[in-house]
Amino acid sequence: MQRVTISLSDELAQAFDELMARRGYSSRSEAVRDLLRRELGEDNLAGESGGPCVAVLSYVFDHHERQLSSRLTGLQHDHHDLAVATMHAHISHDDCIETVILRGDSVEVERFARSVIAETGVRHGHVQLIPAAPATPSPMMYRKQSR
Ligand code: NI
Repeated sequence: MQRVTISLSDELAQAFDELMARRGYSSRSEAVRDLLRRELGEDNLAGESGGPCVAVLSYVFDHHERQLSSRLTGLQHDHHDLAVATMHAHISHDDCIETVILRGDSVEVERFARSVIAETGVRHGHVQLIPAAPATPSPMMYRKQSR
């Protein structure tokens, strides 16, 4: 563990304390560690080379929009190797919210997530990539391979 001392202007220190309070941090050190982890993780995954990641994709859409529901389901089936799980909630008469857990190479995950977000009628699209160890084969795959 290393101790790092940093200097902040009064304004930046106050803004940081307000951010900490809004996000429920009681320790400046933990808040700085989380900010650094997020920046470093996103920076590592931003490269062309990719790397294993998990991701959370979320978006809102109007289920009355022509064929949009089936297009979104179709996209997930086309990438069933990346889309681990999807949760759907009806948030009003018109609107639905979906969150999709993704896992795979960060370049492929990001490309898929961006294609979903770019669909006409998809709003408030957001994807967060998190560095992760590669997926290990499931017990079911082990059984298939051992036969
Ligand atoms: Ni719905």
